[in-house]
Amino acid sequence: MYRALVVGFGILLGLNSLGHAGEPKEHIVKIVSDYENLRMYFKPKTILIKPGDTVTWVNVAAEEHNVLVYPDGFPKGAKPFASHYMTKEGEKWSHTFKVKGSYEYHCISHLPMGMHGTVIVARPSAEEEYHIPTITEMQAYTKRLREYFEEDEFKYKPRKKRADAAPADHSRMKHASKH
Ligand SMILES: [Cu+2]
Repeated sequence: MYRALVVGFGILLGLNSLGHAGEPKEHIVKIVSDYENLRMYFKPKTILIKPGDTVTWVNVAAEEHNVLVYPDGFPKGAKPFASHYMTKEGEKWSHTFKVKGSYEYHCISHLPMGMHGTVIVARPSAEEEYHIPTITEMQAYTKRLREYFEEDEFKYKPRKKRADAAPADHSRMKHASKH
């Protein structure tokens, strides 16, 4: 009897921990088309989730939008994501996040309106933790940009180039400190 009680209690505890910490959640991000103010945006713009959770983007209006992670905007070891173009009111697209870190995404066609957002899985990524895009990935992304923008309108500079500037400054600082 006592043994059965202990086992039963253990099962209860197990179920309890599953029901709280471990159960994946679905989070909704609205894709808002504010025609009056000429603003297209994601609401919320930044969302904090847990590994294993899913984010579902919902197109609020009958406007064409997509959800696409930057080629250098997701953690190393994670997979990039890109939705189809959502055009209908109420149209949805979901992605499940497994790797911890920051995912910086945007809608390509409305990029000039600042239409971008961030999904943070457990904690934000440090600069060196972001995926470094391959030449093929860069070319594929540039090709997508060219569907909407001319070459002189939008030049894509990957994160690696931005990060490269840091060691140069650092070495100069070190050099200066010698004198
Ligand atoms: Cu859009």
